[in-house]
Amino acid sequence: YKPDTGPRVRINQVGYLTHGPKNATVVTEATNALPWQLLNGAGTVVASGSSIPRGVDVSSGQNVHSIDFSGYVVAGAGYTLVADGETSRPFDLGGNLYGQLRDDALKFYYPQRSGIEILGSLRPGYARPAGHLGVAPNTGDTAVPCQPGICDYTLDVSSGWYDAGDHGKYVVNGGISVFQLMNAFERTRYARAAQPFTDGQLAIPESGNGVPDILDEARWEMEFLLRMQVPAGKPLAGMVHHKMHDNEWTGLPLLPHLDPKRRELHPPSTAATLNLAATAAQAARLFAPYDPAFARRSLTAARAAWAAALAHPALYASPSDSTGGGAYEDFDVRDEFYWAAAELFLTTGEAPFRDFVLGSPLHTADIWTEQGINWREVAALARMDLAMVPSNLLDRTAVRQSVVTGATKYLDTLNAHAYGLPYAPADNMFAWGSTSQILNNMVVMATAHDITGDKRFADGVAQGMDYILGRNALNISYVTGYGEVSAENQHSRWYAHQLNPALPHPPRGTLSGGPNSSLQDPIAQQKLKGCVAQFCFIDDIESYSTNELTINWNAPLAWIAAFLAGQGD
Ligand code: 9MR
Repeated sequence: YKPDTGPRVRINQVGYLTHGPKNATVVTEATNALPWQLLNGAGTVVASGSSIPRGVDVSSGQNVHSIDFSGYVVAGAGYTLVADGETSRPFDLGGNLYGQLRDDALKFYYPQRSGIEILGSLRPGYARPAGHLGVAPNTGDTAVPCQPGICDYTLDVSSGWYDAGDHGKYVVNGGISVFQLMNAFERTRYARAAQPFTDGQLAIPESGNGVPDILDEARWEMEFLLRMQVPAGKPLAGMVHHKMHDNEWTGLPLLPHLDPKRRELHPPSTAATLNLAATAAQAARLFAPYDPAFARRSLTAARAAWAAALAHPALYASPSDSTGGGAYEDFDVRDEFYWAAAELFLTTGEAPFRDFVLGSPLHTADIWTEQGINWREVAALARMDLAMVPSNLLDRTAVRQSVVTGATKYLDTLNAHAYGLPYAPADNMFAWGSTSQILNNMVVMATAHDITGDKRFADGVAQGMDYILGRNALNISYVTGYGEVSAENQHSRWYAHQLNPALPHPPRGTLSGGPNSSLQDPIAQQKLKGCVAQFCFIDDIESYSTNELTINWNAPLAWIAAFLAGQGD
């Protein structure tokens, strides 16, 4: 299998901010500098210069040069870059390249919803009946029993988003996703040059209700998370079920309303409980101006979850519990405790939460690792919120400085990387969902920019986006509908166009998980054997380990697009 990677001059296929950094990578045998030309839409050479030889790039195995044409600052469409006899795919220069992507990345969530009909009037081409409301053949999410022998009650756990291409709903993954959406909203209160999120922005059923759509969308997930809590009077009351999903894996394609399998609640876990504590505390302060009753309900649930987690600090989800759904196992919940305490402190200002934050080993640890933010590692989410959300935390200055230190690490990695990646994992092993790891490292740089106003951090974020949108070894944009060639066959049971042409591709603005060095599905194992990091990807619906779509990957995409939408001129 040899993918067609197109012209050897690699650029951001969407474009570059007019006054932002403009970098490209050329794959070439040449060892000496090469001349390059920038052509405008009319084919006229408007800038030229020499490439910088970078040697062999470990993330691709290629000999590459980089090109920096940041000095050219004239907006326009249809530019191309020429070097070594190759012409890049076309791209734009402009001040507003990311507003649409922000909206599309957020619009991804409505058709990902469970328990509600998706209206064609709001999403042309994506209409489908409500999933999992108990209409046959669904068994429904309105009265879900536990796995046999685990509890004596059923819960109404309808609503929420489907996790990914499957029909499962998992608290630890839902938690970080809804957190980052709410965080993108909260950021607009404290950050410089942040564009507001508005009511009516996302064309969802709640548009026009006076609440910013991004919060309405987040609430659909929060309602699910709240419903996963063990009721008062039951064993482990206040704890939160780790996940709910089918008792067996289903095949593709399968629309949500056609899923016939039994839905089951899985045992409560400390990690899930702390995810609810953190996000419900965060929701309490953000929803207070819009719906005080919901804010109070959220805070009550968060407090109950916190108390339950303290009483049961080591209930871990089983790594072998992966029939019909993902395991999402995690044996170190110190970071989840830190995160929940931080959010409860920021919302309530209460001393016990503050003291827990100050006493956590994670409060001062170097948490800025390559895979520093994901469903298993949440300390950085806490640290950044403690840095950004106003509070009287005594060491807040040091906390803010620590974010800048972390961001500087990612910026150094990026500057040393011939493809401008703020990501250099140990042994060159790209993770499952590597695009989201890269985007989350960019969130740290963006937050450092919010703290310092230092343009180098904003420029780093823009460069990271170049990789996501086409400046990479495969010459592909990992966001559906963005760039000349983009991933469009992400693993999904309902966007299964590749298997049934009557079904749609994923909507515009859907992020693919991207290269995964570990090749954890049969098609990747068959077609990508021996691949070097960046090449460990295939835009095939069956390759769930390199090409799935998920709620936790689109969240940092939306967050970053929102940040960059505020960075245009
Ligand atoms: O994103 C998850 C990744 O970090 C894990 O390595 C992988 C295997 O456990 O699972 C991924 O999550 C999947 C989940 O288990 C089920 N829904 C789809 C998720 C994305 O592929």
